[in-house]
Amino acid sequence: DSNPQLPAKVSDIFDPTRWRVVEGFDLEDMTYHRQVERDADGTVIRDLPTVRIAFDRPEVRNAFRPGTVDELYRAMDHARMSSDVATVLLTGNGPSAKDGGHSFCSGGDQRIRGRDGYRYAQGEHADSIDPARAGRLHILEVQRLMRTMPKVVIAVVNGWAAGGGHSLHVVSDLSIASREHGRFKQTDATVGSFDAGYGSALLARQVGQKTAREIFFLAREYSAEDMVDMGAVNEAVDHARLEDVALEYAADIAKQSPQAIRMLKFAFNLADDGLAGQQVFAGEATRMAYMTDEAVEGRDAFLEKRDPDWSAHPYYF
Ligand code: S0N
Repeated sequence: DSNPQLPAKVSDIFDPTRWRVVEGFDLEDMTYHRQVERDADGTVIRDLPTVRIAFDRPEVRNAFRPGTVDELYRAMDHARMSSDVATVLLTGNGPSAKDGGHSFCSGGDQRIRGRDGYRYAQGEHADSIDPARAGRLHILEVQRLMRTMPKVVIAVVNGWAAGGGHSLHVVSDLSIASREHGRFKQTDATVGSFDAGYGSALLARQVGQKTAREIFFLAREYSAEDMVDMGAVNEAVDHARLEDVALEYAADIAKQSPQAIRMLKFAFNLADDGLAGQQVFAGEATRMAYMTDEAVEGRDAFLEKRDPDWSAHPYYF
């Protein structure tokens, strides 16, 4: 770990030899790493197609405040636009130096929740906040980005997934969880909030209506293995192996056709996401159609100011 080429160790199961810091981000509440291959000296040989985005507020169980959500969105969107990234691991750093607690994310930071729905940033208060930012529940924008980005998002649940943190695991494409420390609790109703979108309705698709209502209405604690049994988590694994297993998942994903993966992701989303889901799927279909000779003929005919000649492109029966 003393090799200056290696990034700082940000969690108990983070292996610095596998990662580099993604440059150009001035992050306070999150960390953002790219998977790499290194030589024996620790010099990066090449980037690999996985990134790791992690909450970095373990002293509050990785709760998010407005700046956290801004940073999460920026890192996630960068991953979306990186054409050589196939998979995003979303996880939490830690454990807490204060009490050793492990956390994935405990949702909205309740200490800065305003009566009017504001999420005050440091130094802000009701009179000073920009009214244009009032009531921005922008964790939902992150959820939509995770849902619509053409990459696989894996929730690597290393500790508590509670409240809005629970919803982030629900909206991820896959979830794997620490057998020892992965714990799940939907506390929204306990603190007077309610994720009435993906966090609840999508959960009901995953575990069934009765079980999803139980999770929200009773706010009980569940283990990683409980969640596997319910169908909300893909696998419970030994804590020490959690990120290794996540990278094994990512390596398998990287062996598949990128186009097939994104079409499948959008197809899985389509029925539940209504017209918005159809639009995402159809946009990708249109992009593929643009690659055909038939679409090129339509474009060329317009540019050449002639009628298109579809004779080489039959109607199928
Ligand atoms: C996670 C829990 C169960 C862990 O319990 P444990 O291990 O006993 O730890 P604690 O001693 O409770 O916590 C350790 C320290 O961390 C602080 N802390 C924990 N969670 C939070 C938090 N969310 N906000 C602020 N601080 C937190 C504790 O206070 C403690 O600090 P110290 O040591 O100083 O006392 C347990 O911690 C727990 O239940 N946490 C709260 C979980 C919760 O209720 N989260 C909020 C739920 N609601 C949301 O997330 C809103 C969702 C949301 O954002 C949203 C959704 C839809 C539409 C809009 C929105 C939106 O509002 O944006």
